[in-house]
Amino acid sequence: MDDRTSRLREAFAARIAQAQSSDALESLRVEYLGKKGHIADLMSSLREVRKEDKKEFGQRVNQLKSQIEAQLVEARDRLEILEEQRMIDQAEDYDVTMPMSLETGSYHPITLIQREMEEIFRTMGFTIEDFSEIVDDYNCFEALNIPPYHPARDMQDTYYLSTGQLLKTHTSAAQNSIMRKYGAPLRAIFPGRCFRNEATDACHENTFFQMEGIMIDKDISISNLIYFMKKMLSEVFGQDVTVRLRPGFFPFVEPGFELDIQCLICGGDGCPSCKNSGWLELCPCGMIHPNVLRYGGIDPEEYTGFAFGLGLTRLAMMKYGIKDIRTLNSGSLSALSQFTGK
Ligand code: FA5
Repeated sequence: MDDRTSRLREAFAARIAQAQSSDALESLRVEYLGKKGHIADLMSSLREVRKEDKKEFGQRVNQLKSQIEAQLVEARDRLEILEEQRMIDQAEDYDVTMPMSLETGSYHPITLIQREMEEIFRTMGFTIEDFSEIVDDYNCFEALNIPPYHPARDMQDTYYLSTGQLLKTHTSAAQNSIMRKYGAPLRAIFPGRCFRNEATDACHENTFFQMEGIMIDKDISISNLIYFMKKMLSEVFGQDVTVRLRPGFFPFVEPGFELDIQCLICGGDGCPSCKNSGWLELCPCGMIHPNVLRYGGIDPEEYTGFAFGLGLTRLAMMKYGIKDIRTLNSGSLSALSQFTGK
């Protein structure tokens, strides 16, 4: 009788000394204290023990069981302390003076160019306005002197929504609201995403960015417009770029101009980025039509103004040497992460 409990005690002592993990301790617990474990085995052999020895046998088994339980608790506590110590030792291995290696993301070229343009115009006294991407027909067309029957509506393939609203085809759609909000005099730029149902190629996307600008005051003339366009281009490129100004028709300006930039990808020789023309339409502009001022609540007898609609996505192409406009919407990190804004 003594032999069995003593052998079990010794075997357990040897096993627990080797158990180095909580998993090992748990297996030991099951092996010794579990329903089919050694202690349960001993207990079931009670019926084979002589009647006069039963009491002592029972006491011995219970004692062994308590010892095993206590040893298991002790071993668990010991393991926990060791684990804490290991973590502290590891923490002490850190060298807080070592330079960190952080993988940083990068800004999208459109974000970079937009921020740069905002800064340029902010320093020239322009406020920066935000406007919804979903607009109504009035703001996108009618308030811009483009009545429902006007052929100019064919210039833009519009995405209409089932609500009758539409996705903004140009940032000019914000002109009326901003005039009404601030009145004259007024200097504001409003960058934004535009949508047109167009076939895409190296210089056309169906989703692209523009940045509108308006300046309204007494005696604003074409020379003011040309000054601001020149200033903007010299600031953003930091070098002389060749541009050309030609007449352009937009119902919301009179007179209207097309401001083209000589393609910086091919130097004007012609390439897919400029549709082989050597030039890229960049920033149409003109003197705000009196009707548009009137719709905006501004008296055209007292105030005049200019407006421009800069192709921000095309500007990013020229500034960063991006040959195909579709790269900008591609989501390709390897292509986009190389732009740091320098
Ligand atoms: C307009 O959108 C006028 N609202 C601009 C304007 C504003 C004129 C104020 C006069 C006064 P246009 O459709 O040409 O015009 O577009 C303006 C510029 O946006 C273009 O010169 C070009 O740089 C850019 N752009 C137009 N369509 C696309 C396109 N599909 N993909 C990329 N850029 C485009």
